[in-house]
Order: sequence, then C-alpha cells, then structure tokens
Amino acid sequence: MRLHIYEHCPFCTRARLAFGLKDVPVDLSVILEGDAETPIRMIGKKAVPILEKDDGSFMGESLDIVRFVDHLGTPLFDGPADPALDAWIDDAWKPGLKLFIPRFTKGDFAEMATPDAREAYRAREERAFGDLDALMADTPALLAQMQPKLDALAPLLEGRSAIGISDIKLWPVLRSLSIVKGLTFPAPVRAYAEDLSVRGKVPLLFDQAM
Ligand SMILES: N[C@@H](CCC(=O)N[C@@H](CS)C(=O)NCC(=O)O)C(=O)O
Repeated sequence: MRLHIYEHCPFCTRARLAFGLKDVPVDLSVILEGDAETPIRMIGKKAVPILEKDDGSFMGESLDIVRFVDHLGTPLFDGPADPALDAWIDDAWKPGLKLFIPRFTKGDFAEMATPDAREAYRAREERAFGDLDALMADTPALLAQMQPKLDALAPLLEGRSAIGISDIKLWPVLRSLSIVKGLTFPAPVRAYAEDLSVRGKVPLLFDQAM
C-alpha cells in the first residue's frame, strides 16, 4: 500500500500515525504542492491524504483511511471518543492554525521541494488565512492565547496510555504546534507527544521550530 501525503498536513498525519501504531507497513509518497493533476486522477479532487491500496483502488479522507487500516487487524480505534480531548481539539484548532500555518509555508517539507511548489502552497494558505506575514507578526498574542490551552491539556494527558480515535485527532495538532518556537509543552504533553511519535513512527517538528 502507498499513502500519498504532504509531510506538513495534519490530516495526513492522522493516517500516518494509524499505520505506525498498528505496525502496518506502508510506502509514503509526497505529492508536490501545486500538483493538482495527481490527486484529481486518484480521487477526483485535490486533497490528501490518499491511500493507494494493493488492488490499485484509491481512498481519500483521513478518518476513512484510519478506519480501514485499523480493521486490518484487531481494531485499536473503535472505542468511544474521549469528549475532553475532542473538546480541547475544537478549542485549540483555530488559534493553532494561525500559529502553525505561516510556519509551515517556510518549513522543510518535501511537498515544497521546488520554489514553484512552495509558492503554490504559500498562495493556497494566503487565500485561506489572509496575510501570512501579519499572522507571524501576531505571534506574541497568539502564543499568549495558546500557552494556557497547552497547560490545560497537561492533566488530561498525565499518565494516559490508552490509545483511541481522539488520540488520532489530537496528536497531529500537537505535532503541528511543535513547529512553533516559544510554546512550552508541559511535561506530560511533551511526554505524550514524544511517546506517540516513537510508537507511531512519525517525527515531531521541534527540530525546525521557528
Ligand atoms: N477531510 C479531509 C481534509 C484533508 C485536507 O484538508 N487536506 C489538505 C492538506 S492539509 C488538502 O489536501 N488541501 C487541499 C489542497 O492541497 O489544495 C481529510 O480528513 O482527509
């Protein structure tokens, strides 16, 4: 099987994490930003992740892919969602985007391997979020908004070992936030993020924090 992704994409990260946690081998293939033809040929629209199955068929939608890989063995993610974690994600998603999206446009990701691809991504995000330089300039206010949310997540993750569908949604948000310099991950949040990175075989982004 082959998973077509952008490396920065939190939805792609859900699928990558599921494959890693399930220990199901999958080849990764990065689509260049600006290449609409490849995803449209596969699923009829420009969106990733896309799973290319061994029978040559394609599947889009991150949570459909997660469900598919989960059911290849004993399901891990079929249990009830964690309402507290889901509420945290809902609360943190929008301010989080404002912090990590402008940084993604400057990051070291294979889908931006050419200047044209990077510009295609920057232009796509600018259409969605407006002036990205203005968002970067707003960093102090956005950090002040996000830090208490990360602090409030700590007690929810303290000693958490069970893995379910809420973790598949939460961890990619934390991975995305790990590119943001100036945010402090409280110890239990950092430990959770590192643990799932190892178990899920997806790197965090602390090494390119900006
Ligand atoms: N509901 C979709 C959302 C996927 C999504 O929005 N992916 C983004 C990348 S992070 C995308 O492909 N955007 C369209 C584009 O590249 O133009 C899913 O969960 O798979």
